[in-house]
Amino acid sequence: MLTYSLEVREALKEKRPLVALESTVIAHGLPYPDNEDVTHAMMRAVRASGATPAVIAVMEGRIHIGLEDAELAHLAKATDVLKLSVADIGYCLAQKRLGATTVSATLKLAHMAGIRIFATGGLGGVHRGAEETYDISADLHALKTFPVGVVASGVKSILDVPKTLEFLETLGVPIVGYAEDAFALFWARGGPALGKAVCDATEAACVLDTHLSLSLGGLLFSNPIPKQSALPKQDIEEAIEKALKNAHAQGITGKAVTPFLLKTMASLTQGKSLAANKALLVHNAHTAGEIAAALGP
Ligand code: PSU
Ligand code: MN
Repeated sequence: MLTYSLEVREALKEKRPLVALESTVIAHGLPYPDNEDVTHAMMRAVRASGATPAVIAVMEGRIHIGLEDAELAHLAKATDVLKLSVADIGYCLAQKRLGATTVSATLKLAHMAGIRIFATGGLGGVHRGAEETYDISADLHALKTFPVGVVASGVKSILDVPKTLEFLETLGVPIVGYAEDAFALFWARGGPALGKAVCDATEAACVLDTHLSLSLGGLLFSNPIPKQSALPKQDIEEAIEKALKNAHAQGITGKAVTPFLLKTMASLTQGKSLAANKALLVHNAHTAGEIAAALGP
């Protein structure tokens, strides 16, 4: 079921380390053409740090580990793309539909392909108001299930961050601060202290390798957005409240919630949240590349 891109095939042959990249952020998280541009920038960042990028997606009944440029261009423009969590991969393959993988599905497929590290923007998590809606991302259980390290700027701050941290603690998923012992708040910096942090990629690779050897599932590296690209917490919080109100008023539920909130945030912040999102995605790809290079194939 696996189709490898040319670049990934060569990396496998030469035993060079791979970094998985998800595709929901391309199809549902960012507008065109920013989605295609930032994915190319992420792939360049992975290569610059000594690893090979593998964007994961489902196309025509096959699991793609790495996309050719034309396939990426197609995915970035397509409008009929399924948003795949682990629950949807089988359906998408059998129906030969075009599917973009969320963090949960990417974790599963990266593991199938033997990839141990993966970069994204922000993990999904416990939504605000989850005590009513039960809306908790499948990303959290998947991170417990599949032995892969994820480099992300924490969880998207449209979520309930304290509840998400509690949920990950209950599952037993470690969160390790990368170069800072404070949980990353997606567009902003300076969340709660984590009590676990690493200084650099070598330390991160050692922690990841050790954790994976214990068969305890995956691990989250919390990589804060670079200072020069971060947005002030307060400004962001006001926009989030507004975006959540809009979502509620328009009856947005289920898989549509996160894409709706990201889009609304981009317009409420006059594009500032989008610029920050792109910056953190490229930074996370670069960090994951360095960890992959230190980890080896
Ligand atoms: N990171 C981003 N933008 C995104 C996502 C991550 O910067 O759009 C995606 C990931 O695919 C993640 C998904 O798995 O959002 C979470 O969706 P949900 O809340 O419906 O589980
Ligand atoms: Mn959800």
